[in-house]
Amino acid sequence: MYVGQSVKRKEDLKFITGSGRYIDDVEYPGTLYLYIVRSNVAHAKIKKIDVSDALKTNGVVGVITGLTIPFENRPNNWPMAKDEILYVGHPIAAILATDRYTAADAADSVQIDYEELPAVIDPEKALKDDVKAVEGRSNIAYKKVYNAGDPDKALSNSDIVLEEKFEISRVYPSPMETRGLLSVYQEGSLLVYASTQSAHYMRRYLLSAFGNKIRDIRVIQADVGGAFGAKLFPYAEDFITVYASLQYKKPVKWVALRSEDIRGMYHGRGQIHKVKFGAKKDGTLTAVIGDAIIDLGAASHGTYLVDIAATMLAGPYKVRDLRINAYGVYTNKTPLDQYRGAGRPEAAFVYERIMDIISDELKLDPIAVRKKNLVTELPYTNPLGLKYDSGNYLKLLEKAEKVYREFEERANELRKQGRRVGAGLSFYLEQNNFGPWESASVRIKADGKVQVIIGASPHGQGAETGIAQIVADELGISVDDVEVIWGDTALIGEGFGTYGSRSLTLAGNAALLAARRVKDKVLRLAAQFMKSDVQELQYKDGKVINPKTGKTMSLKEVASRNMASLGGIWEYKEEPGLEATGYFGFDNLTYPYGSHVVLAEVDNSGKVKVLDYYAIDDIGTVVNPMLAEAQVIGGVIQGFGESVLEEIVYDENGNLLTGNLFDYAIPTAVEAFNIKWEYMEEGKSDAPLPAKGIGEGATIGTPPALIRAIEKAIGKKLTRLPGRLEDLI
Ligand code: MCN
Ligand code: MO
Repeated sequence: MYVGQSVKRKEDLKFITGSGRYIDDVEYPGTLYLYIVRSNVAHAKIKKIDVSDALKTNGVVGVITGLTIPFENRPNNWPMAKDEILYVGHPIAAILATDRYTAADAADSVQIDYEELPAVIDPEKALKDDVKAVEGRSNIAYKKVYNAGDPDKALSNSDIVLEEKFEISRVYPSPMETRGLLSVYQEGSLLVYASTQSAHYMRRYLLSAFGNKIRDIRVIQADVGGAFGAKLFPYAEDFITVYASLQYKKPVKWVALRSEDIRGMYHGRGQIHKVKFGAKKDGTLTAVIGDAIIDLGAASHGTYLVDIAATMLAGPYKVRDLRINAYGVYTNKTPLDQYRGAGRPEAAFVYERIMDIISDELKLDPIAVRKKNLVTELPYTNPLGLKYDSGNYLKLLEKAEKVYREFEERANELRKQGRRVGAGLSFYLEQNNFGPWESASVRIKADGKVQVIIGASPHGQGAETGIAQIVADELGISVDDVEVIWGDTALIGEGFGTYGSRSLTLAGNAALLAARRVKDKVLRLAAQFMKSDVQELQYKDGKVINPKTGKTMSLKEVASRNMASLGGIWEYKEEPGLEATGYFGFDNLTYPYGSHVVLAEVDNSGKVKVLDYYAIDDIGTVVNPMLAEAQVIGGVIQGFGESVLEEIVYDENGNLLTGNLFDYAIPTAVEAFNIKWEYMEEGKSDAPLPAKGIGEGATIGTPPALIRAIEKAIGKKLTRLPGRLEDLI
């Protein structure tokens, strides 16, 4: 059995030997390079754009301005600012040239005559709706009230009532590879190479804009150097690049510079939660009433993230009286969308801060307060209707508690030496396997090797190895004989992609179903080849066996016999070919859960050092513990960044102050630390292979645990992410 084993990653050789193929490695003769001229003011009326000098530049082929495409959730000035600039970085013109340097140089000669408008940057000010972020529109792009029970009554019946404002700043998802696209014009159709999380989805949205101009668009996902949620949804530059290649009938390439990526890639998080909450003397959380404000930036497609945060705000706890007023407000900033965790980290920061603040206020042990409130009977329907599926929360918390007690003791010892050290624990609930379904085809080739083509599109996680393990087990063959392929809309009918920690569970189960179907075909064909009755045959360890006669045929033999000989006839009574497609989707999301425990030290300059780290998760069946652990390690380090280093900062006029990786600090190997990870397998999903996702969990569990450890180290309450240096001195 491969499932449960730490099989080495199948996909790494090409990357570590430098033969990966990212967008910028894909070359087509005659390619034009696109450079985007962007706004450097936050809000303005465009009076005139003069591109005549740019057009005179040697090597410049054309300049595009004023391209607008009506598109869901985007304001009128999309993908290009035509009359109104909405944020610093908003595309205004696109220069096409025979090389990228010429295109970039010509950008300086584009003259933009504009009249500045007042900008609204602070989401709480935006909520007042005095200064408009988009002319003629209310800033309140979205409002929804989530109500359960009688929170006012529950609050008035509480022993204590507290009030806090929790802030989760904006972050830049910071993949190693910036975004990029190569659109190759082929009379009547397009071939698009993209750094994306979903080739199929990109095909669908590009066709919705250009389908009347073109027969078809084939999208191929190039190797992707990280995405973290930010390469899923449509971007202005995708449309501009494709438009340019259609207009000029040429291959057109656009690859973002890092400074463009920080302005152009959708930022993540950006939520403010102003909450009132109550508790009984014993630590029971009685009610939560609050406003959840999401800072959408200059488009409204990020609203679903405040819905996720609001509906998850009770977390793994039993509180049943809640009211959350969710707001989505426009601001003159880069549009916001999902970043690894997408709404669940924001919720976890709020409910875990609430647990710690209640325990401090009542002088109770923070673990005891969590135990008092924890959901213990599963399945459980939370007050806002989410169905928590399976697991044993208390058991996992008790395992984490042991580590926490030890860290607490170590912190006490070190504090005696005058060091600022603290221990923190978080318990979190994850929600994943966002649907609706995923597809996979399994093909057995003539040489007996197996190809699995999945609709999901991994980009670093390692799903290809995990899914190969599942199929190898089902077919009883070596994992080396299974190849997993994805990311080409011409290879598989339909699919969705990689997001919401879904690939292993949904595509893996689709592959499992497909493999079972193929096995059935193998048996039926083998019955013909072996002149047996199919009922007599069994499939075991990659072989078809007839227990009566003792005859066997390996998968490889069946596959090659199926190919007969060239020019021969097909004398059998079964349809030839060994291929099947499977589809899998859940009727409910899955809810993994976990706990993180941190021992951290803060030096006198405010610098945070993690001395020890422990994480535990329950995601049902773990297919490959090494891959799952790698996801946890990466997520913890990102969570560390979000907690103490990373923050997108704008000044009051909307100038981006963190516009490069010098000013926007991401964690590096220097800040990394050892992380011990364990898992439990009690919270199974109801899929044939009862797994749940692990791709995002650690970004949810880390910030509340780390912020708690820091808070204990410095003896000061912390309510914002990141903890800024000036707060930690
Ligand atoms: N796995 C497993 N057993 C399980 C579940 C998963 O062994 N029960 C393994 C899988 O084989 C896979 C990995 O864990 O190698 C993650 O699988 P899964 O939880 O299904 O998540 P996805 O593959 O769908 O990945 C998406 C998730 C998301 S939503 C973001 S955002 C994110 C993340 O993955 N972006 C990443 N991790 C990332 N890792 C890298 N390197 N780059 C990104 O952009
Ligand atoms: Mo994601």
